[in-house]
Amino acid sequence: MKTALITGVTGQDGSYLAELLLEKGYKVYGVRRRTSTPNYENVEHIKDQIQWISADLTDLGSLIEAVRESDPDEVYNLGAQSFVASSWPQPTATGQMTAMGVTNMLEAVRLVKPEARFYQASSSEMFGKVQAIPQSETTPFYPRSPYGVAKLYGHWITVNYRESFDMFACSGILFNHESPRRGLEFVTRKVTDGVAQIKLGLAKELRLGNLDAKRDWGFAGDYVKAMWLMLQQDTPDDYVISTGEMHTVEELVQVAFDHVGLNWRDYVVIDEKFVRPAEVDLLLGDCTKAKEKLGWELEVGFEQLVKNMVDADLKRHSLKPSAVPVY
Ligand code: NDP
Ligand code: GDR
Repeated sequence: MKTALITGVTGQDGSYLAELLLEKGYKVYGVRRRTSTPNYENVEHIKDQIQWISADLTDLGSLIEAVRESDPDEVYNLGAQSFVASSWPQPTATGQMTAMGVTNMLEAVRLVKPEARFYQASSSEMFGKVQAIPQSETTPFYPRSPYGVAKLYGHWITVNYRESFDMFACSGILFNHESPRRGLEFVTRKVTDGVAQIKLGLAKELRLGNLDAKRDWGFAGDYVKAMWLMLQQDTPDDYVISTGEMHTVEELVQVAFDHVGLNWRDYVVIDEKFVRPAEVDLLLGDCTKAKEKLGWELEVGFEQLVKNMVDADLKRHSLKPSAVPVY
């Protein structure tokens, strides 16, 4: 039986990855940081199958203990301050968790179990102001937010530990991936949740920022399979994971409203509050390397993904219509 240690296990990706590894027969250790109220929503169904370790990415000692206690074959570092918009008002905290947290995790592995395989959750946000279309592993980076800058540090420190200490460290450069477990402030979920509320008469409008931004959106359940595949190879490497399809935020809005038979123009209000100080105008990934070397394939396309998310939010609001805040 293999053992995995996952940081960020309570988040969207962590929950899908934990499910995948449990299905494969892994013993799964999950790092959770102390919170004043429990936040197990994404892992409620597998909570009892996860071995919980209390640690924080900003606290090296706790990570050393986490590696010691779990003795992992594989470490998946998914924990981060992951919301781009929050990285401007909280640049220092973002740097501590999303950048320095990676060094802390790598150090813990290097000191306690250097032969463990390590996955770093890198991001297409590192491409920022894109230098080529589409973006692949060889496209130069140009981050446009404190989050993107922090992720770039995390990416290079992972490469550096691989080259300096001969560690099996991989960096997955993942483009946007979504699901019904996506945080409510990210645009896909904000839209599908808003559409569900409007359809059920719980909200009257949906306030958004830049509708022209273009993203390459995939399904999180497909993307965690790529993380696992990266750590099963003979040699460590970095891979872009994407769909190779790009859509505007407006197209996302249209698909979501169409799905419930409403015209989005009757409900969407542009609010400058949601426009970012520096925008990433477009992201489009070229994942040829992952397809060829990992044999990775995606199963869920853009329209199906959006419809599934709307359906899940309709169901959730129908079950507990008054319990959810409007974002
Ligand atoms: P989420 O925001 O859903 O999850 C983030 C996780 O990190 C949560 O479990 C959170 O815990 C944990 N975390 C935050 N700060 C700390 C800390 N100081 N110590 C320990 N844990 C912490 O993100 P996703 O699941 O969407 O993404 C997973 C990773 O992949 C992130 O690193 C993200 O930046 C990266 N990524 C995501 C992409 C996407 O499209 N989803 C694309 C590319 C990269 P808590 O529940 O306590 O808040
Ligand atoms: P992103 O995701 O910044 O790409 O980062 P997000 O869904 O927040 O934004 C995508 C695009 O939509 C535009 N947008 C809005 N975004 C939000 N959140 N709210 C709005 O009201 C709104 N209106 C328009 C944004 O300006 C942006 O262009 C995600 C995160 O998961 C990161 O952690 C990850 O690294 C990258 O994807 C790849």
